[in-house]
Amino acid sequence: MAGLQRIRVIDSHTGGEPTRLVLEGGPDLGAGPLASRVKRFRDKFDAWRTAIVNEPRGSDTVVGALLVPPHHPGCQFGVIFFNNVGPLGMCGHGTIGLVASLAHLGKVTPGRVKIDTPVGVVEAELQADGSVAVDNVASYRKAKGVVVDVAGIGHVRGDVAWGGNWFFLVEDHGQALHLGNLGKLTNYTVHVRQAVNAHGFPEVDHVELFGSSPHAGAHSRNFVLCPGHVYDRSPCGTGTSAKLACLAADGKLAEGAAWVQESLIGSTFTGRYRWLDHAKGEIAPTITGSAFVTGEATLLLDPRDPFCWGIR
Ligand code: PYC
Repeated sequence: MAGLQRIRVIDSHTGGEPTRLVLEGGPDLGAGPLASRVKRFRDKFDAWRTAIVNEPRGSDTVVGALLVPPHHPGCQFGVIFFNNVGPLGMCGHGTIGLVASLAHLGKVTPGRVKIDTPVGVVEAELQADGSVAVDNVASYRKAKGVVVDVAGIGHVRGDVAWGGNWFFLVEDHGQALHLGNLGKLTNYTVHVRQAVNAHGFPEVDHVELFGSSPHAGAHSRNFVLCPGHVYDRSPCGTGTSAKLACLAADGKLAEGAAWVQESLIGSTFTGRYRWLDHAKGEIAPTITGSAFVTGEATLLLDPRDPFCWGIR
């Protein structure tokens, strides 16, 4: 049909968290560093974001991954991640989904691949069993033991840390970390985030609550509030990187030791780190997990459709 636009995508999930990889037909963001291309995406092509991940084609949970030519020398691919409210810096589960999808297409084989992102180069290794290990961007804790006054809740203490996105990490929250408590967990973390933003950390857009896991083999379970008020079904790769930075800074996890992080739905990532700069608290995290391809599709954008560009 004339006027119909077609976008070729591959859908996958990583530990239950979906990724929609855009292979063809997405917006042309031009050339240059990915940090400037993501700005162009945000400023001029936001309707493409909502057309791809929002309802009626997607849902609040879907993370988009726009495949773009890399800028950084030595990278084979470039990617810009985005969700129901805007672009993301990095995305751990999304990178695992990206590599699994590229493997499905025969574009990568077991071995290492370098990927350019708006917040730096990451390197991923597709392993023989299909799992993917992501060497994420340098991660660090910015502030320890920040106490915020949360309306209707009281004082909440947590750490502010970077793992490719900004997180507020809370251990002492009194919340039950299970799916049956989703409404309360969402409400609690939305209010915590508002308080953290007002407290001088406007950059924080994810909140992580940690607790013990009922499963042997997992060191911790988390609940992760994403920027668009949905929870991460996966243990969150960038959030686990931020957690590793805090554990390293507190001397609670040795360099090279495994940290198995479980999500609210029981999926796991294994994290490890090596020190980059002990004095600055900077670590190089590696997050390992698995993704499965769930669909190959062509999205159709029909100009006659009042919701052609998604529900915005
Ligand atoms: O895995 O880094 C991650 C992530 C960020 C938001 C959703 N997943």
